[in-house]
Amino acid sequence: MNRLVIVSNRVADLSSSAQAGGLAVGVGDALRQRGGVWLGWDGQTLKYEEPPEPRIRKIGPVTQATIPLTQQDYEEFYLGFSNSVLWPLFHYRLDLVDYKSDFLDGYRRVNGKFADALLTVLQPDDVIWIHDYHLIPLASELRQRGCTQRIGFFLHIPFPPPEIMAAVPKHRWLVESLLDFDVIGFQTNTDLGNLQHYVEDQLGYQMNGNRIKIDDREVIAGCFPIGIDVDAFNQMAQQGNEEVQIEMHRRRVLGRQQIIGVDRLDYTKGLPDRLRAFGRLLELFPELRKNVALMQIATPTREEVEAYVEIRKELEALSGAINGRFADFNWTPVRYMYGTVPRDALAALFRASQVGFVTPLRDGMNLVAKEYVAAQSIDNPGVLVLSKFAGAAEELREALIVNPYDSDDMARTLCHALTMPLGERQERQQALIDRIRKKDARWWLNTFMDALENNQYTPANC
Ligand code: ADQ
Repeated sequence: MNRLVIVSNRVADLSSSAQAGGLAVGVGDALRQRGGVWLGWDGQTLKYEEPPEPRIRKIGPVTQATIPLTQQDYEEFYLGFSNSVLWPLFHYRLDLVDYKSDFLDGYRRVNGKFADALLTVLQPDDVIWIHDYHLIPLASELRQRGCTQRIGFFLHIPFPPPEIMAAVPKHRWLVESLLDFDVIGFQTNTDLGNLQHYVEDQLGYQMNGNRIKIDDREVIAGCFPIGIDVDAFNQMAQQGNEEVQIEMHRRRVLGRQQIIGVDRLDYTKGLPDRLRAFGRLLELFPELRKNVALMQIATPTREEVEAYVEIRKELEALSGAINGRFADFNWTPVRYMYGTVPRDALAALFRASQVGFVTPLRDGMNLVAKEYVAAQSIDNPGVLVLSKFAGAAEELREALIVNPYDSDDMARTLCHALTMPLGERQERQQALIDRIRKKDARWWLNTFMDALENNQYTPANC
């Protein structure tokens, strides 16, 4: 077996139990299974340049190799092109793009820096797997430096249609760089279709099945929906967490149900719309007041980007307004927590909640949806209410699917979920758990590696 070298913008701390962020969770699961090297930024910003050699640390079967960035890199590459241009655009939010020409220079420069660092650790038989929108030009940078190993890429976020892609500065260059990979993986068939439209209509290449022919080479472009370690998550949920159990018991005595939302505090996750929908539920169905609460846990993220400061303020104002309007001396309708929760507590909270409320405005996949399903018991499962704009909705068809822009639709669906008979809940849960088991973390790793190492790919029936 070849050594696997993974590259992503950040390297997660594999020794910690609190991981907020889908890439850290997904890649962490994959590497724990197979071992290998994980290279990325260490989160430090320096005033000066450092030599390219990364700092090496071994954690079990994984070697972590980290590099610092300069303050300028951080501003132009990370906050700038990656998170103020590509992130909003790839999530169809043209209104939130904030572009300066330095950003693109920084994006190219830092991709070159990642290539230099990677070359110092690469061995001839390695296979390289690069992750996400920060590093789209990395294969191209590596090839320019003579790297001949197979290189794959997985995009964790959506790939937008050509009309939206056209708003990315130098989009032709960006997509041409993407085609320097040997394998390009997407979360959904919609994303894959968007790439196909772009390469056929804008670049004039043909995609036959899942292969794009470019001069004398072939690139595989496929759909590899990311999965989770279902049994591990279910076990965590079953083991429980003492504080969560006590709280659940208290609610049971009072006959109260809980709706749960867990997200990075990102404008793509539809949090204000979610809170408004919950407010609408209490308005439309007064009989539910005092009988249901929404627990929303939102973890801080990218706090230096203006749009993120705004969303936090909006959310605090909205939860305050709903509580001000509906709360009683012994009932708080919205319990809003700004922070990160350890994974075992999260799993227990999912199991203890009657509804998982996952309503992004646009999302590559959304692992929370899969985690919520994995945490349920088949004896008395909760109900997943899922936005049709989450990649996960392509697979999880037995969830209650909602339009996150329509609060009345969401409120009515919540009411349906809260009152759903046990038999229907069990049927839906069984179908959903079968789906997430079939395409779990191991399936994701193995199918991608099969394409990367063996040039084999059969389209997944998403
Ligand atoms: P994210 O946008 O980070 O990931 P998601 O897939 O939901 O979104 O993953 C978040 C992860 O962080 C989950 O494992 C969740 O449990 C955890 N998490 C979130 N908030 C937390 C909190 N407050 N406390 C503790 N843990 C928390 C990106 C893409 C997604 C894609 C993933 C993986 O945007 O669409 O599914 O990568 O490919």
